Amino acid sequence: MKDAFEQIFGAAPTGVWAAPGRVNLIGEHTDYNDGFVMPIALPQAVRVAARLREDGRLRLYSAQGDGRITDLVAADLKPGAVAGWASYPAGVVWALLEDGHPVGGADLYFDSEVPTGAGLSSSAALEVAVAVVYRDLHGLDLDAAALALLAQRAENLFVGVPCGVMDQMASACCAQGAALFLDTRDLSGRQVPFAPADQGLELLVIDTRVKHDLGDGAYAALRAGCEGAAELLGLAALRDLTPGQLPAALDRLPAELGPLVRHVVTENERVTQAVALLGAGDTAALGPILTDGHASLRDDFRVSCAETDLAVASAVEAGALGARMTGGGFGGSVIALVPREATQRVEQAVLDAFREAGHRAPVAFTVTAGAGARRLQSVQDLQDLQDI
Ligand code: GAF
Repeated sequence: MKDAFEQIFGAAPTGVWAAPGRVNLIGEHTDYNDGFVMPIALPQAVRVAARLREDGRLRLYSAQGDGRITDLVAADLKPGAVAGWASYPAGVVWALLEDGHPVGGADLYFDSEVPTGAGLSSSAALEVAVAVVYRDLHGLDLDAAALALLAQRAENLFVGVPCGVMDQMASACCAQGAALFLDTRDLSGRQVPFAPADQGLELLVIDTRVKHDLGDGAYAALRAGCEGAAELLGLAALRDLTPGQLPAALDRLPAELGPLVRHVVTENERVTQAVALLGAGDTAALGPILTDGHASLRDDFRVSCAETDLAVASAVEAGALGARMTGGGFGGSVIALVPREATQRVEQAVLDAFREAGHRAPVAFTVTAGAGARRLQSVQDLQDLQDI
C-alpha cells in the first residue's frame, strides 16, 4: 500500500491507518431516538495511507475508484460541492475546519475491504479513517467519541445524510473481541465481551447484494416520523417512552406512527436483554432476540425487503439460532448466529433459497469482533498490510 501511495502521489506516506466497518448485533433505528445500540467492528476495514501537504490541497485516491485523483482545496470545501465517495473524506476535513482546528491539505490513498452499499458502514469507516489520520498527524486533542461525532456531522451536513451516530461510534470506539453497548443519548457505553467461538458459535454475515442507500429519502422520512411521534407525545425522544407507557401512547398517535414507536420501544428492550445475556455468558440466547428484532423491523418499522426476509427465514430454518437484517435496511446485510457445525448448511440453505426465488446470489462470510480505528504499527498490522 505504501508503494501504491508513492506511485500515485510521488512521495512516501507518513503512515497507514485503518477504520473498520461494523455490523450491529441489536438496536436498529434507535440511535436517532437517543436509544441503545450494540454493534461490533468488522475485521474488514478501510485503510488509508496519508501524508500532510503544506499547500492546502486535499488529494484523494481510492484503489476501488476510477483511477483518478480527486483534487480539492481544503479551505474551499462547501457542503454539496463534492460528489460521490470523495464527499465522505472531504466532509471530515470540512468539519474539522468548521470546528476551528488548524488543519489543511493532505494526500490520502484509500483501500477498502468493506463492501459498499451492503449496510456494513463503509461510509462511516471512510470518515473515521480520515478523522484519525488528522488527529494523529496534527496532534489534535480529540478522543474517539469526539472523532465519531465529527464524522457524523460531516455525513449529516456535508454529505447530506441524516444518519445517527452508531456507525461512526462503532468504527471509532469498538474493541477487539467485544460488542460496544452504547447509550446514544450521552454516548456512555461499555465493551461487552463477544466471542461466540468460545461457545461453539459463529456470526455469519449474509450480504444480500441489494444495494441500500441512506441518501434516498426513506431513512430521512423514518427519522422524521420518529421525531414527530416524540413531539406529539411530549417527549424529548422516543427513548423516554417505557414499555409500560406504550399502549397508552399508541392510542394517542396517528395509525402510521404507532408501529414506528412500538419498534423503537421494543428494540431498546431487546438491546437491554441482549447485554444481560452476553454479560451472563449466554451468547446462544441472543438468537431469538435477533429474530424478534427482525420481525419488528419487517412488520413495524418496515425497512426489510424480500431478500433480507428470505435470508433470515432460510437461515433460521436451516439451524441458525437467530437472524436479522443489520443496519439501515432497504437491502444490505443479514447477520445469523449459527452453531459452528451448522454454518455450511445455513450458508447453502440461503444460497439455495435465493436461487429458487430468482434473486442474485448473496455473499456470506463469518466475522469476529474486530478492533476500532487505529494507526497501523504492530507487527501483525504490518503483516496484514503486506497482503494488500
Ligand atoms: C444507518 C445509520 F447510519 C445509523 O445511524 C443507524 O440509524 C442505522 O442505519 C439503523 O440502526 O446505518
